Amino acid sequence: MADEEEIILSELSDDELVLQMHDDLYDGLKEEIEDGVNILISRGWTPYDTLTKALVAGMTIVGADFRDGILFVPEVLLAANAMKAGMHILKPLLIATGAPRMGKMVIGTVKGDIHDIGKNLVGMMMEGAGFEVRDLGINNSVEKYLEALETEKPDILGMSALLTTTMPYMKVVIDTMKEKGMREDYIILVGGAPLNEEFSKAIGADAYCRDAAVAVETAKQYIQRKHNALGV
Ligand code: B1M
Repeated sequence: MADEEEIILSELSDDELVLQMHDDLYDGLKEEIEDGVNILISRGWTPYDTLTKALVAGMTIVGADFRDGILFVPEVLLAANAMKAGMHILKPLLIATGAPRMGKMVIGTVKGDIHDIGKNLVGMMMEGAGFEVRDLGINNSVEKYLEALETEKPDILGMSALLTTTMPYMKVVIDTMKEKGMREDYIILVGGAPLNEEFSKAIGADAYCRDAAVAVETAKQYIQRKHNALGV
């Protein structure tokens, strides 16, 4: 314990610091994560590398131990809060790339599901790539999605689900859109750890996005296709 208190983050090498941040994320140490993020950025790390190598990689370790019953909800919540604090610092940096406006996306986690870290990350990366993003938060019913499509008039609808029990709800949303004759008005992208390409096809989405970077690339491709089809 005494040893842990003596660690001075700024004196660690980059590799040591990243490993230490994985430990700190695991332990839910919000301030240490904020310090670590600031140090990496001050050393010239890109916001994207800081996000993926220090934060997302750390959360993967948390996820494995959660799955294996080594960590429980309270600890994972602390880890998630620490991760969000780090993401909060990175958000303006990811967005400040000055990318031209690409299109608009409405994104939300589906009904029954409160996981939002991945969805937030997708939103941040999309904003960084020049998309306007309207984030609906978590636990969205079909009515909430439809209302947002009506008021926001986005090009893209993004849905996130992290639970095998909530991912089928995406089909409920898409089927309702089909019933209302509005499915083809939107590009529908879906993501979340338990999904895959096959599932996305089966529910009638346009594409499955493995991670936030893929979401950005996929969104750009679909927007380009839409522009080509419209001749703009
Ligand atoms: Co939960 N949880 N959790 N959890 N949790 C998982 C998902 C789980 C896999 C853990 C495990 O067992 N290994 C498991 C699901 C098992 C299953 O369904 N088969 C699980 C469970 C069981 C539960 C509870 C049921 C636990 C309980 O209460 N007993 C409960 C459910 C609550 C509910 O939603 N109703 C629960 C609760 C929680 C916390 C509240 C403690 C917390 C969430 C905090 C929060 O989000 N604010 C939490 C966390 C943190 C996790 C893990 C550990 C991490 C998720 C995460 O943030 N990953 C997760 C384990 C895991 O996934 N390995 C787990 C980091 C994030 C960057 O990745 O979210 O995958 P991810 O997002 C990626 C891609 O998937 C993709 O891009 C993102 C960025 O690259 N992506 C999209 C995601 N959404 C997208 C949308 C798009 C495009 C791409 O739209 C275009």
